[in-house]
Amino acid sequence: MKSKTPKTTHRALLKWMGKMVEMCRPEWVHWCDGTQAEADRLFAEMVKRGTAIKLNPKKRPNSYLFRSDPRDVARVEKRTFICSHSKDDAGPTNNWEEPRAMRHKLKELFAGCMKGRTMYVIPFSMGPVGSPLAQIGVQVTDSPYVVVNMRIMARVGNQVLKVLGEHGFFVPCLHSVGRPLPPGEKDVAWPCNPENTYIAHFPEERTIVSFGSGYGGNALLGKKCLALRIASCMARDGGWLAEHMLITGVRNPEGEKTYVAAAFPSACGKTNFAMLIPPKEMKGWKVTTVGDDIAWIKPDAEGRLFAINPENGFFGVAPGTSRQTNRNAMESCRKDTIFTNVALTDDGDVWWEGMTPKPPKHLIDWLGQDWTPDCGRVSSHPNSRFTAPLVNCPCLDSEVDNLAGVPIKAFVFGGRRMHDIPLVYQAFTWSQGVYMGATMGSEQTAAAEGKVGVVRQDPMAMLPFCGYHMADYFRHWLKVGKNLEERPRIFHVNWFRKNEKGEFLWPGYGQNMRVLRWIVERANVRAFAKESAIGWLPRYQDLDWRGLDFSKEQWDELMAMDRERTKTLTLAHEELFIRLFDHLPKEMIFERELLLSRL
Ligand code: SAT
Ligand code: MN
Repeated sequence: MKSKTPKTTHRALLKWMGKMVEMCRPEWVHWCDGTQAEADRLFAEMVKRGTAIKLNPKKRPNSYLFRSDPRDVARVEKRTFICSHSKDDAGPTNNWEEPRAMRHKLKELFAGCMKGRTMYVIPFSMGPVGSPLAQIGVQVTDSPYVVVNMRIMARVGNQVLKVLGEHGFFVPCLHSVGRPLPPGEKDVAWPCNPENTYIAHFPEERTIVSFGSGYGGNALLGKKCLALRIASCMARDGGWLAEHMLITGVRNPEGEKTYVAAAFPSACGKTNFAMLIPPKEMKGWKVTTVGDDIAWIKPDAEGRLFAINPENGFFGVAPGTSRQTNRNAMESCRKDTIFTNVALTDDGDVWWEGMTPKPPKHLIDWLGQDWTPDCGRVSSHPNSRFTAPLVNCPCLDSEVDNLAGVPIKAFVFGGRRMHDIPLVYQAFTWSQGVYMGATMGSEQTAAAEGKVGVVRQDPMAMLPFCGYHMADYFRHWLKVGKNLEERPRIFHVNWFRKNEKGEFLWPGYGQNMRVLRWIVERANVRAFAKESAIGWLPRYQDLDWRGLDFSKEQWDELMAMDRERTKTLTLAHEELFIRLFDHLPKEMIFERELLLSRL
């Protein structure tokens, strides 16, 4: 086994590494330094092996296309486990496995699993290097694709080892694609092992072990595994919040900036909201992006909440992204980007459904096959992605690297609700806001699994990402709020309401700025609202309508709330609450009772 000397004297790290090498038996060990030269070399090797395609540097400088195994295209929730000592700690919404039994199973799978391959060691920081809100992880992986992605999504390399020092705390993250390479055998383009995939979290030990998949959140262990599942447990124990939230700065014409964190279930336009471009008539208003997926939020000594984006890049869904829907996202992936499972154009660029109104006449699709507009197939996988560095984003906030984070003044929860929920309302109190987040849900679209129109409950968009009992998570939110000196205001939005004819009542996208302006002005106690049964509502005249022809009648339809229907909706919350019952904080029951009595 060949290995360069690591740039660390961290005893526990070197000891863990020794054990991993002994178990996985790689041919080589490589300590990643995170440099461009290192990435260039890995890309060149992957191009040579047929795993990557270098895109036309005139069209897409420094960018590459990868096609995964069609069996390895998304997170696999049924193979994702929280292995806490007690099953009760994982709660009824997580898959649980007894930690010793899981370790035993994994040990067998990992024995010799890197034979014939290189083991890469990736020291990474989630959050600006050296920030008191950041966390360090070390990922061991046999996938060079993971290395080049982690380099974009996290801060990687020697500066992380420096901060870690000799005794610093780190989260060990072990990953293998699960396909040893016997001598003389030719490698496949995308090695994986879908029959034996496991994504296992050990919350008490703060460790992550993932086997069999090379894709997204299964393999880039800093993201959902560390920054949400393990971090949610760290946050519970440390009095802070690890949330599936975007962070944006909203600057008013006077130059004052207000930061907002927002949680939406998937397919609700989270990245679009994080990079919103205000209508030009709303002169002087600007939105800047701190993050589009994850927020770590911590009270400071004065009891105010400060947030960082633990990530350093965007892992965005490609289909549907265009210059019309999200110009800033298109700019972000204009260069230095890794594309996975999108289509290749004849001139060496990428294309996906929705990028342009008219598709190119010919493409190579995500499966590597010829594609024409009339072939009856999509060219790109619905979960195809771009991995792009934050620094490419034209509306990146100036404070992304601020070690102290940015002050959060408002939380926004949202869902896709075609029939019942008004465009926007504000919770009366923090605990009602927590209830609002706990009961949020989204109506299923034809594209997703499940019955169309049925509301799927996804509390704070954390259902697949909370590393402990969901009801204890609600309790934690209540507790954090109690100790704050300045509590952010909590809002609910719904961009997706339709009329009887099935037409959207609200234009969405950049027009959401009108709602966002009301939200930040409410958070700064500057805008009016009227009391209603569900919370504070803006009146028609409370929104900025410059440049949009939207009548009072349209507004009334959009904001209408049917009391009987809303009562019935609270019944739907019961399904989840009954599952969580033995841990559910009593505030959740009282908030429901209060809501029903106001109705
Ligand atoms: O694949 S990821 O988990 O990183 C993205 C997602 O599914 O939200
Ligand atoms: Mn996400």
